[in-house]
Amino acid sequence: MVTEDRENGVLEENKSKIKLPPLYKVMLLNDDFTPMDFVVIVLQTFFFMSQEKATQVMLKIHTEGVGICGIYPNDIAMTKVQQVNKFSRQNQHPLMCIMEKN
Ligand code: TYC
Repeated sequence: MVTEDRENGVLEENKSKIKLPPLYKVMLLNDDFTPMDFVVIVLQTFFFMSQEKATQVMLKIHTEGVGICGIYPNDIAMTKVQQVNKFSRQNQHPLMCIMEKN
């Protein structure tokens, strides 16, 4: 952003030195087999949603095919994806958690 310096009338470029980390959307995909209750448990457990919010998000994924669970820096997003997919496989469900640059 270019701003005028009030002291000497010089136009200066006002660049923040703080680099924000790239963020990633963590998403769940719909499938025909994972029980709705299991998806609600995943959203509550790994994304700290209330029962009401988790139910809303689950139904959105069920009807639209995909839905956002949260937005995080790379390392946190990767950990969420790994934890959710591991938990789903341990419970014999095909639920897929993925991440994508925001
Ligand atoms: N479509 C699933 C069913 O009818 C429910 C479901 C919702 C599965 C969201 C996955 O990410 C998902 N049992």
